[in-house]
Amino acid sequence: MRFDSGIWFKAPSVCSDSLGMQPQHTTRLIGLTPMTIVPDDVIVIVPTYNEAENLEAIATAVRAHGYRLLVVDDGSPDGTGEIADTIATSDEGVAVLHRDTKAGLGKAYAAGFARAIELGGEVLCEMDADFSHDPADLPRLIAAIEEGADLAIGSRYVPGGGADDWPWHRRAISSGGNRYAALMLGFKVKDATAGFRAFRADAIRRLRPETCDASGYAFQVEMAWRASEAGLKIAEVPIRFRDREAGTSKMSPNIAIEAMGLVTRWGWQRRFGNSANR
Ligand SMILES: Nc1nc2c(ncn2[C@@H]2O[C@H](COP(=O)(O)OP(=O)(O)O)[C@@H](O)[C@H]2O)c(=O)[nH]1
Ligand SMILES: [Mg+2]
Repeated sequence: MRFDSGIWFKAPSVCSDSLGMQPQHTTRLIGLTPMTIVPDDVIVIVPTYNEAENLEAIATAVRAHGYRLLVVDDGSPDGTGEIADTIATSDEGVAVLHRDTKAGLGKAYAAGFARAIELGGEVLCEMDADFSHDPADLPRLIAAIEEGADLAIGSRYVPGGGADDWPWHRRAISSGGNRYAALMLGFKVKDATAGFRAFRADAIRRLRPETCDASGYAFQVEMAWRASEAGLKIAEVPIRFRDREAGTSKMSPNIAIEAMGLVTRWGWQRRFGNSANR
C-alpha cells in the first residue's frame, strides 16, 4: 500500500488477485484503524433503472460472497423492481427500496445509504447493476476498509486500473471530468467520478449524503470531496472497468452538464466562500 499525499492506494503488486497476481502481505500504516469485517456486515447497494436483464446475475454474484444486497429501484418500467422483489422473497439477504420516479443516481444512493444503515450495515458499498464493476473485485475494496480506509474507491486512474473497452468519447469525458474536478476542488483523488466504492458506515454518517447538492453522477465527486475535506482515509484500489453488455446507459448530456456546473460552483465556493462540508 502506498501513501500519496493524503490519499493512499494499493499498488497492483500488493492487492491484485483479479489482475492475475498473488495477494501479498500489506503493511499497516500508522494512524489507520483496522476493523474486522464478516460478510454479513457488508451491504452492497445497487441502484437500478431498467436493469431487468442484469439484476438476477448481479444479485447472484453479490450473494456468492455472502454480502447483503440492497437494490434501490426508481420505478423501472421494465419490471426490474418486481424482479428484485421476487429475489428478496426467497433470500433474506436481499432487500429492495422502491422509489416512485427516476430521481438520479445520487438521490438513489442517498436513500440507499439511509436504508442500509437502518439494516445494520457496517460497510456500505456502491456498485452498478450492469457488470461494469466486477463483483469479483468487491473483496479487494472491503480489504482496504478492513486495513483502515474509511472510503475505498475502485479506481481506473491508479496503476493497474483502466477502462479498456470504453469508446473514446466516454474515456475523454471521464478522464477530463476527473482532471477538472481535481483542479477545481484541489484534491488528490484520481478517480472521483467512480461509482464502485466501499464506505465505513461511520464515514457515511459523517458525510451526510442526504444533504448533497448533486442528484446525478456528480454525487460521486461530491462525496469524494467531502471525504477528502473531512480528512477521511481514502484508498484507491485499481479496477478494470468494462462497458455494459446488456441494457442501456442512463448517462445523458444533462447529467454531464449538472456535474460540470456543480464542480465549477464548488470550485468557486472553495476559493471565495463556503467549504465542502456545508
Ligand atoms: N435508482 C436509480 N438508478 C439509476 C439511475 N440512473 C442510473 N442508475 C443506475 O446506476 C448504475 C449506473 O448507470 P449506467 O446507466 O450504467 O451509467 P454508465 O455506466 O455511466 O453508463 C446502473 O445500475 C443504473 O441502472 C436513477 O436515476 N435511479
Ligand atoms: Mg454502466
